[in-house]
Amino acid sequence: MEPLGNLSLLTIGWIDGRMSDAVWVEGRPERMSCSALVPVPLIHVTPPVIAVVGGGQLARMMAPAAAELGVHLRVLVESPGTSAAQVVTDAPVGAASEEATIRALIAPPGGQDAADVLTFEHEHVPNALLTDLIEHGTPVRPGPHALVAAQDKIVMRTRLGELGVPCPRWRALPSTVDGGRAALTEFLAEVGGEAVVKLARGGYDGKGVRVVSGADEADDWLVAASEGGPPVLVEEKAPFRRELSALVARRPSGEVRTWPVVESIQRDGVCAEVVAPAPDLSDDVAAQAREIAVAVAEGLDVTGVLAVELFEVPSDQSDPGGPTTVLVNELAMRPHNSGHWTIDGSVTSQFEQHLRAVLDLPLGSTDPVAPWTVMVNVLGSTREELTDALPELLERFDTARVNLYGKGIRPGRKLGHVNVSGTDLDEVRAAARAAAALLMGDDDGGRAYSTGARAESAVPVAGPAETKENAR
Ligand code: AIR
Repeated sequence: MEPLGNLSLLTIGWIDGRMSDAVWVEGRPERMSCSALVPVPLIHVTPPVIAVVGGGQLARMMAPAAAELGVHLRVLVESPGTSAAQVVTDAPVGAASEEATIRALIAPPGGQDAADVLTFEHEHVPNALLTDLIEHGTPVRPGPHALVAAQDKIVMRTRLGELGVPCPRWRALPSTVDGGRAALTEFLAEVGGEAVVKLARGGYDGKGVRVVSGADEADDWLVAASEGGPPVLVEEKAPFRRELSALVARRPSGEVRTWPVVESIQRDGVCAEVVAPAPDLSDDVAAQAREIAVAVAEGLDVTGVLAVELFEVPSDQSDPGGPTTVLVNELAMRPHNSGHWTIDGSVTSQFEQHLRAVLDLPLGSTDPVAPWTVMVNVLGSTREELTDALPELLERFDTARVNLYGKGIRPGRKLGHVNVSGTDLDEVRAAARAAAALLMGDDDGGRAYSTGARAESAVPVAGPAETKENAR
């Protein structure tokens, strides 16, 4: 032990599983006497505890970041053995809708340490309870005043309008079949015959969204709304060229960081692929997207990670090939599928950044660690076990970063993803797609990739993957 001047720092033993007070000792330890001990309290005897509502893949992917930072995660999971419960030791089981369950997550009855902060990996949480928790001293990040804009699309559109953020044209439909139909008829006429009807609450990944061209095509939702179900809104079908996503993190003390804007490719309303950064995006539109993300994070007082899903549309509809601008599609106040590339492709992953942000710690660099990173989702699989693909996949794609979520296989379900980073976009994309295809049981898709990439990467020289590892 190194003496500091004439003082040395000792920590002595463990009491009830906690480290006892640290003491400053006068002189060198071997010559100290008990009367020389001057106790000083340690500021942290246990690490911060972050309570997370929801036990899916997003909570699971917070676990490595928490382990690296040495903070404790306590995750409320829907059932034992669920995705996050497989990797988080403190994973009580319960429903996010139950007040007693959330209270026990924060202050466990067994006397474990109370949580320092409550956060979420999905938006389905009761807001009145969150307000009460805040009043009783538990920080909730993001807070319910922000979260409501990610839970309710009518609130979201209203707030974004107030902030002056560009959105598609939209209207809330009256919650009666006759009133709803009449408003929908009028809206369809205004926007040219086709529009997107959405449930204001409860939908995600393409659920609760429907393209309609007739006023009676939303009757079932209008009936449900008239009986107390979620309200319904309608939006203009934006003539988008492609979808983008702007990811930002903000901490309570105000620091904000954005990542490079990405392109996301959806299939059947579900994110299938993300390219970071978005290819051929003009500097102006990229800057506009990042500014919108910051404006929304600040305007809604979001803390943690916020994903702003965007449509890139022609600035002038009569010139579809001309300059573009963006409209906000959706908001998510948590780590998001469009940010999974950051785990391997950015200095700081969205999961680590979320934990830093909700603890109000300084945020990390969002710089990319390679010119390109492509993320491809594993959506369903014909395999019995995804890990059966690993021998072939890992042999053939040694730059692929595989992330499997430990979920039961169902058609179209998000079961994992693959990230590949590098300098040649075509190469990177082909490798990521083929590796994901192998996991999905599509051996032809997997074998379609037969360029020289593997042969090249088999040579043990520093390539993009090593640069990336060094930067993490
Ligand atoms: N999730 C939350 N909102 C959108 C998404 N994709 C993640 C969360 C949640 C999980 O998806 O991690 O717990 C639920 O996945 P599934 O396949 O059970 O619906």
